[in-house]
Amino acid sequence: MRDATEALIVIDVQNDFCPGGALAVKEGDLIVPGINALMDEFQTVVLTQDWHPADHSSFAANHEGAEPYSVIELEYGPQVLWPVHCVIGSAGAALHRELRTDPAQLVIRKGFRPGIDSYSAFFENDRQTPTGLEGYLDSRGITQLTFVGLATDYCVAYSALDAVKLGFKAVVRRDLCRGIDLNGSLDEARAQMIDAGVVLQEA
Ligand code: VGL
Ligand code: ZN
Repeated sequence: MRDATEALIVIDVQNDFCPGGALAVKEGDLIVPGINALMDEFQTVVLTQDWHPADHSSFAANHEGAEPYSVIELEYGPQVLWPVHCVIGSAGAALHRELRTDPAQLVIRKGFRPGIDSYSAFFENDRQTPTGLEGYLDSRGITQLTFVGLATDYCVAYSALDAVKLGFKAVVRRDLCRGIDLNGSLDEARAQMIDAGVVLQEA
C-alpha cells in the first residue's frame, strides 16, 4: 500500500471516450483492468468526469458552420471544437461500466459551465477557475499524484501539468492512458510534460 500522501487520479474513463463513443479514443477501454488493479495500491482514489451541458461552447454543433476538430478563439483563448460528448446525465457521460468506483472517495465533475471548457482536473480552460481539487488534496495532506485515464494529450496532460505548477509531484502512467492525437498533440503533450518535470512511467 502506498503512503497516505499519495493519490491516484483517474481522468475521464467515460463511455464517450471509449470505442463506440462520441469522441472515442483508440483502445480507450483497454486501460480499465489495469486502472482497476492499481486502485488497490492507493489509500486515496479520485475520479474525474467530463460533464457538459448540451449548449456547451466546446461543441462544434453549437457554432454555426463549424466543423468538429477545428479551432476557434473564445474569450479565454483558442478552443478546439469537439463533437457533442459527455452531455450531463447521458449514457456517454457515464463512467465505463467496468471501471471500479467503490474505491473512489471523490468524483470531480468539470466542464459544466456553458461558456468554458475544462480539460484539467484543477482549472478550467481560462486557467483560473478552480474545480476545487487542489483544496481537497491539500487539506488531506496529499502531495504526490499518479495520473491515468483519457485522453493522454488533453485532460491527462493538462491535469498533470497543473499538478506540477501547484507544487504536487506528478507521475503519468503512460501504459494506463490513451491519446486522441490531433495534429501532433500527443508528441507535444509528452514534450511539455517532460519539460515541466512530470514523471512518465511505463509500468
Ligand atoms: C477531453 C476533449 C474534450 C479529455 C475532454 O477528456 O481528454 N478531451 N473533452
Ligand atoms: Zn469535454
